[in-house]
Amino acid sequence: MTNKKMTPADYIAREDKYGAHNYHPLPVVLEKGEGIYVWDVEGKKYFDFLSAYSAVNQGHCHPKIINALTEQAKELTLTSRAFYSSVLGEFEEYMAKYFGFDKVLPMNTGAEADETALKLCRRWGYDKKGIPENQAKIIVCADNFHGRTITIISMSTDPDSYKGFGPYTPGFVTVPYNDLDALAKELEDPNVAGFLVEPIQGEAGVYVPDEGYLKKAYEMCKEKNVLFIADEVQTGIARTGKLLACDHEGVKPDILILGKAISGGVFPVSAVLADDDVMLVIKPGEHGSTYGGNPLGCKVAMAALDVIKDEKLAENAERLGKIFREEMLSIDSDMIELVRGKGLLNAVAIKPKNGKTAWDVCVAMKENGLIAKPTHEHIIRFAPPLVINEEELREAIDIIKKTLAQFA
Ligand code: IF1
Repeated sequence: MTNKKMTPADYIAREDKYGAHNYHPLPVVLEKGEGIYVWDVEGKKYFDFLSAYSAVNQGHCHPKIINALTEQAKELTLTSRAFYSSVLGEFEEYMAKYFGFDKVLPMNTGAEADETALKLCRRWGYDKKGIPENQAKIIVCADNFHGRTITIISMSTDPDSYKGFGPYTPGFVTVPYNDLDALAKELEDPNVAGFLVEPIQGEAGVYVPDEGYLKKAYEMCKEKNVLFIADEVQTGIARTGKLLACDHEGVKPDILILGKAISGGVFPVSAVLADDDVMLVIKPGEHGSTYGGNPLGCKVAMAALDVIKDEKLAENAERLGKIFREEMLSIDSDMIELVRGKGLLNAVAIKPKNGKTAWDVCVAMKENGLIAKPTHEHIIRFAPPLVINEEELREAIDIIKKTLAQFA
């Protein structure tokens, strides 16, 4: 079928017929993006309030990032790590200085970066902490989301993620999120090598821990010689109003995991950062990826990170996030159960009404020109590109208000 004559229903049917059924998308078929907007195949324009799960913090098709992509694509795209490249070292230096760590290990997706952090942590546990072979444990949090690999789902407490995919990778201990007492108890075990935590739990519904939780958890880890590992794949890169969500509490993780917005949604790039005493436990041949650190991704990521600083996106997220939450809290609708978030990573919990759920609200918002996605039946995540300005944000808020009024 030629795309020109196709209706949205045709596109949806084709994906349904030939694609695996591992997603349940909102019924909107997008074909163009620019800044904070996307357009569907019928030319209808929407505010994008998902930003590809916070990958598109810099806005769709940012010219500076696209330029970096096309310029590098004409020169050299992939060398593998069998050889040096003229770009990788530039990227590594840029990343190390940008985030303040000795070294970086580049990968492609968030899940791969998480896996990398787990391997680093275990190896450090054996080589540096002296944990007996194969005994290392890593503490993880209930309701975490770190990706989809077998090992990562082995850490999950969500049956949708893990059920039916066993047997599972051993070596993980789960504590409730935001519970320092439970963490303290597990930290007593001398075989614990690390504590892996999302500074704000995204998939769990933008669950923000108590103030001081991360700082105290970090201090407790230090005391027990345990690595504090922050998964900032979703919270990092200005999304929560600081470059990193850990910055809100002045915590520098021992291992930092980044993905998504590190490349502005243009090309998959992820990274793990650590100082030498941790990073150098992995030796040549022990870890890597064909595409990890490729010249194209490196150039894209440097441009994307330039944009974050040049356009002061952290400051913008901080300021506009406050306005967004204030406005949401001021809405007089019995469907709004609670509003929470930090910066421009926010969630509104929807109380179902007359059988209408968060899904129905999202479909109605789509009709009104704003797309967002429900999570866990009753929560809507609102995360626009960070290049949005106040006027645009207020226009989007009006759409949300108008939509909720339709359910009154
Ligand atoms: C999907 C949620 C977001 C992540 C954290 C690692 C990864 C993710 C903290 C893995 C990925 C995504 C993937 C996306 C849905 C999603 C998500 F709804 F599940 F929670 F962002 F909000 N660490 N998060 O949030 O990164 O391997 O995907 O690059 O479609 O599964 P990845």
